[in-house]
Amino acid sequence: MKVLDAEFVQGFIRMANDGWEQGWHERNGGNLSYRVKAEEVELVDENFCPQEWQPIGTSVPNLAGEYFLVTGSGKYFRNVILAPQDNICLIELDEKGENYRIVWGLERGGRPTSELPSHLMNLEVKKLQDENYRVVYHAHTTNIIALTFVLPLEDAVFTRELWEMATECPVVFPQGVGVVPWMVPGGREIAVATSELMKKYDLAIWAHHGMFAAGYDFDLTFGLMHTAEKSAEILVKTLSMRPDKLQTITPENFRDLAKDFHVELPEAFLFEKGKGK
Ligand code: 2HA
Ligand code: ZN
Repeated sequence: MKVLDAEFVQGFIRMANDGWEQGWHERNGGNLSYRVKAEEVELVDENFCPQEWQPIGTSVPNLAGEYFLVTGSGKYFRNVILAPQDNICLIELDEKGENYRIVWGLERGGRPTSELPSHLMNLEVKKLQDENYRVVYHAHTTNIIALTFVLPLEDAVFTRELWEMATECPVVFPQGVGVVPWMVPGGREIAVATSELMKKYDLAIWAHHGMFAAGYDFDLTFGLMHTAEKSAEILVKTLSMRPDKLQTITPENFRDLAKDFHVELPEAFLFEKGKGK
């Protein structure tokens, strides 16, 4: 089968375009990766045309030999749907998980996303937790970014605020959300910091930059990003009206919700706050 006819490739393209339509991918902002299933590789491998091996810039031994569909470095999300073969690529990792080679895509040249180390290290952490994790998504979500200028850069603060602004949030991300302080993007250092947080969470905020989300499939991962960003938008709107909240969801409310929705909400996020916060 042609690569572009495969369902996982179509799902990837749709998700990239959904992100563009949300306004999260100005210019070449953001990147997306998918850990391809062995049976999906078999469906399309007749089209593969392997290029030279290149260093990943980090080591992901637990992903050795696997294939990934990723966006291209410097490529624009808005162009993915128009010319996927020029803007995304399939890569294969070597038997040590230290090098990659392009086997399909980026037909007019290019390399995989500049955030490849972060994507692969996150995918490795998640795979070790649960084989079903396959998608990692980085987006420049406007309202989350805005909040990183006015809230303390602490997991507990962001988790609690996002949970409070939309009742579905604690159900969608009951483990909470982690925060990485501002760091230079694209390298191993920010990849290590993010993948440390991914051991605990499915969502990590990069201060003054954006967010990383991990999930089983395109729907869940896009949905997670969308839910957190929408909650951030509600907080931005609320803070724009007045600096405090007249009422909100209380720690007791969260405990009741957790019971009925069968989720565990860490008590560390259910601390007592000052009035109006
Ligand atoms: O340009 O978003 O973090 C791609 C990015 C880098
Ligand atoms: Zn970015």
